[in-house]
Amino acid sequence: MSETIFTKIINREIPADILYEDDVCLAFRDVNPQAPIHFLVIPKKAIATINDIKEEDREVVGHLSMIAAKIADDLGIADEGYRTVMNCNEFGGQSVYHIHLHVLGGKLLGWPPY
Ligand code: D5M
Repeated sequence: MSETIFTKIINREIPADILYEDDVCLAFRDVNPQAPIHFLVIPKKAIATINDIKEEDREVVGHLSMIAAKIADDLGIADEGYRTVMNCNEFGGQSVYHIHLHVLGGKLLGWPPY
């Protein structure tokens, strides 16, 4: 798999507004926010799409949601609510092929998302 911009962020080769980091994941604010609060939680392991998640990635992928909730709480949006989204491939609107959980909040979000 070719390296994406997110690997460069993990390796601190390009800057990002980092909110959280541990051995498994990194979270940073989206450069093109679609809500007052919009951040991404990514695994340090480069997995291209949801379709590429393997059994061995179960804990890593679960960890992303747990950390998303923790950061949402830290940012004060847990009780009012927020949305997590993981886009997949062209029709899902994926543009960076390193899985990432979008976390959007800070306003009442519309549904459906089109
Ligand atoms: O979402 C990819 C998201 O990644 C999109 O919302 C913009 C964001 N992005 C792209 N480059 C950067 C950098 N350098 N910092 C922060 N955020 C970034 P997708 O679901 O793949 O369309």
